Amino acid sequence: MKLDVSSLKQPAVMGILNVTPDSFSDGGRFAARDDALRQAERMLAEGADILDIGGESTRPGAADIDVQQELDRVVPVIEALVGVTDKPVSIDTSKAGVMRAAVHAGAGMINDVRALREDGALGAAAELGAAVCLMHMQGQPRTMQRDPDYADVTAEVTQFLADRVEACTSAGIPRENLVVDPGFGFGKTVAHNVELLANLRQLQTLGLPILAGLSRKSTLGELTGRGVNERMPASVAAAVIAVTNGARIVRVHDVAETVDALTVLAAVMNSGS
Ligand code: 7PM
Repeated sequence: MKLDVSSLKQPAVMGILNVTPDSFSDGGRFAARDDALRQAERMLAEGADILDIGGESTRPGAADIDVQQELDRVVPVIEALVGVTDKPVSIDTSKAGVMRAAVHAGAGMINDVRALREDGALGAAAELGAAVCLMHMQGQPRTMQRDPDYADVTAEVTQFLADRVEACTSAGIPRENLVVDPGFGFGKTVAHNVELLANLRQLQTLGLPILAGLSRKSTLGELTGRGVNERMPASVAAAVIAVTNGARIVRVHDVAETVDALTVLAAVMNSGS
């Protein structure tokens, strides 16, 4: 189902579903698909509002994979998921061909860490009519953490997103379909990420829902001294801070824990005087 961006009242939890060969231990496409479906069912039971399916790794240093490989990974998972849930499924990709196949298979949102800057992506998104998450990144995944550099990180991220929103509306994508994301960890130092989280409200000048993804990221590791599998509490804290500072969607690995934390936050926000 399509993500109806304007209907986002309470903060939405987006569960991260990686369908990459390193996300399961033994070989085979079917093992990857079944593993992803089990994870998806669990996240839905835990209260996820959106599932984000990624078949191409965007991690720093990751190699590019080709379109066919990416399609083989994600399309069977999307097809199976839309058969078992009405919750929107998002496709994490930068490739026009993958966007097309994923939306035809039932995905209702395109989550692009390159903000539709690859060849054909803007046109594909406009033609498909799905919701789109535009994310900021400085540089390219392979090299972006070498020397992140900003005079004013919040202002530069906001300006970049404003320019991409303009490119989208000029290409025929309605504003109502757009979500913006500062891209925590994508060409940013720990200090840049902390500053962006503190100033997240400044992105509200764009007038669009804000998505924040901090789950298990290395900034949280640096702040706490924790390894990647020990970052759940820091991730939940980051999600609560992001929502407090204006995020409408949080992209997370730990759905149940995040839902509980946001339930407590909502009770407090709806009380007081
Ligand atoms: C290694 C490093 C593996 C980083 C995976 C990642 C975001 C995203 C990712 C985000 C949006 C991760 C990242 N992060 N899409 N895709 N926003 N919209 O932690 O922050 O999942 S990949």
